[in-house]
Parts: sequence; structure tokens; C-alpha cells
Amino acid sequence: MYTTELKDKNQAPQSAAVVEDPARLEAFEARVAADDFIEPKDWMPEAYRKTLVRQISQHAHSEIVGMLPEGNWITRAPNLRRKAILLAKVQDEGGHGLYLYAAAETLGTSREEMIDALHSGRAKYSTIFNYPTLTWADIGAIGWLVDGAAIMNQVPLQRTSYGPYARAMVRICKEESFHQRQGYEIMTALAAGTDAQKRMAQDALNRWWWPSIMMFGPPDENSPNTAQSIRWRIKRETNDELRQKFIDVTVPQAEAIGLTVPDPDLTWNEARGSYDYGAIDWDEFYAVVRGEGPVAKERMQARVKAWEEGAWVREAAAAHAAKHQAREAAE
Ligand code: BYC
Repeated sequence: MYTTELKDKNQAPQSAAVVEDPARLEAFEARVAADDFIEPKDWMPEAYRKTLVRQISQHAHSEIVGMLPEGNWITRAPNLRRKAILLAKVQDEGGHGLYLYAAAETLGTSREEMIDALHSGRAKYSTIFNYPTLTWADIGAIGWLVDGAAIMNQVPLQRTSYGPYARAMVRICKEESFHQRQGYEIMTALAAGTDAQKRMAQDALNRWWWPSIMMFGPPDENSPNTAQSIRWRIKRETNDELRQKFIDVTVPQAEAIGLTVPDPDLTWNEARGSYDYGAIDWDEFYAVVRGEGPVAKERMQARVKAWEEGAWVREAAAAHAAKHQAREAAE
């Protein structure tokens, strides 16, 4: 039920579909339909659990890998204020990853299993983080567009049906809205600056626009998971609905600071009360999902290196915790 045509060839084959007890399934579906939160110890169908582990772990990986493109600019931020803000933002993303790994762990999968799936290329993370950050304006564009797209996607997830995921999202959304504003503020300053700064801001918008609107995932007719996830209230809105909302709020923001969205087909549709937009290059999207993004290899090498070099920290933390436990037990 939850296989997709995008399944990686390295991925383990899906186990045979589990036959669920119809009475339990019915009771579960009634709870979801009544907008009850499902909690870790509650009974849930195996397919629901798997879908959640897939989505939450991919989400966690995206937060952690997402630290890399911005982390590259911490040492090159143009002044102390910008550096302090960027440091705090990148640290927030690490925190988001941790809340999400913890939420996924409540479904019976270990942090080690999830990290191993990421490092061995079996797990996905957001396509957006496979593009390079070439100039300081890219840091503005990421905050404005990437965090902006993330908020659009994540606000409905605060009401997702699985309690620990929903609660993690409440906190994450608060921080993401600060991230979006700091990115837009960088773009506003650059767009009002010298000609060279304005060109830099426009160039960043040109490169990040299309990848940002791809973040919402494939169009609804090619989204194998959406229908079931909407039924289980894991997803509250479809990929295309969220993409449209993002475009509708972001285009006026670009106009307000004198930048041009790089889509010649963008037109306001009075009847729909929304923007019509040009064709998205889905071949590019699927290539990036397959791991062929411009800096995909560098991203995973950096992640694995950070994990290996951080082994001593994890070991020291575990030894410290064990010592504390032993002392408490003795007392
Ligand atoms: N990239 O049936 P669909 C952040 C995959 S980070 C890669 O529509 P679904 C931030 C999809 O996984 C925020 N893969 O799937 C951090 C599926 O493959 P599998 C990241 C993608 O799950 C640092 C297949 O395509 N946000 O904010 O119903 C700095 C078919 O898709 C992508 C989240 O992770 C993609 N863009 O819907 C700054 C939000 N899109 O798994 C910022 C949580 C699709 O079947 N996730 N695929 O092999 C979601 O809301 C949903 O999982 C998605 C996809 C909307 C992304």
C-alpha cells in the first residue's frame, strides 16, 4: 500500500501487507475521523505506523541535512549581527531534527536505524538541500523561500493525527516563522542596496524559486501517498494545494521589494483568486530525488564525516549518563 514508483533500488522490499483486525481498524479510523490524536501506546494499523516513520524520519533528515548549506556561510556572514542570527538559526534546525527523531522513535524505530538509512542512501531528505549556496543572498533566499515553504507545509502538520508529531510541529513552526522573517529581511536589505547587491538578490531568487516550489512534492495526480495520508489525517492538505498557497503569498512579497519571480507564465487569475504558474520541471525533481542533485554527494559526505567525528561526543555523553545513573542507584 505504501510502496511508490520512486522506491530506491537499494531499499529493502516491502513486507507483505499486514491483515489488520477489522474491528480495531474501524475503531481507529473512527478516532482519526473524530480528530482524536493517536498516541504512542494506542493501537494503530501497521501501514499508518510505517507511513509516519517514513514521513517523520525524512522530515528529521531534512532538518539535519538542511543545516549544511547555511552552515557553510556562518564564517562568511557579512557582520556580527548576521553571524549571530545565522548561528542561532542553524542551531534551531538541529533542534528540529532532534524533536522529530524523538517523535519517530515513539513508533518503535531507533535513532541508529534512521541515521543508518540516511547515511547509506536508503532514506530520502528534501530535494531542496541538494542545491549549492553560492552567495550571501542565498542565505536570504533560503530563509525567505525554503523556510517559507516549510511553514506552509508544516502549519497543517500541527494538527496531524499522530500526537508526538503534531506537538513537535507546534514548536518548530514558531521557530520557522522567525527564520522566514530573517531571510526576507536579508533579501529586503540587499534589494534596497547597491546595484550589485540587488543583482545578487535577484540571482538568488532565480536559482531558488523553482526548487522551492518543488519542495511540496509531486503533483497530486502523481503523489502515491497523498490520498491515504489525507484519509488518516497525517496530511491535512495536498501537495498542490500547499504549493498554490505558497505561490500566492510569496509573489506579492517579491514585488514589495522590487524583485521578479522567474516565471514568465505567472499571472493573477481573478476567477480562481490565485496565481496561475508555469510548468515545473518534474524531470529535474525526480533526478534530485534519485540522488542526482548538484551537490548531493557533498551533502552526504559532510553528514557522514560530522557523524563519525562526533562519535566521541556521543560516547562521552553516554558514559556521563551511565555514571549518573549508577550514582543515583547507589544513593
Ligand atoms: N524531496 O507521495 P508523495 C526545513 C518523495 S526541512 C524528497 O507526495 P508524501 C528546513 C516522497 O517522500 C522541511 N523527496 O509523498 C531545514 C515519496 O517517496 P517515498 C522538510 C520527496 O510523503 C533546514 C515520493 O516522493 N519538510 O524546513 O505524501 C533549513 C512521492 O511523494 C519530496 C518536510 O519534510 C521532496 N521535496 O508527501 C531550512 C515536511 N517530495 O517516501 C529549512 C514533512 C516528495 O514514498 N513531509 N518526495 O519513498 C511532508 O509533508 C511530505 O512527506 C511531503 C511529500 C509533502 C514532502
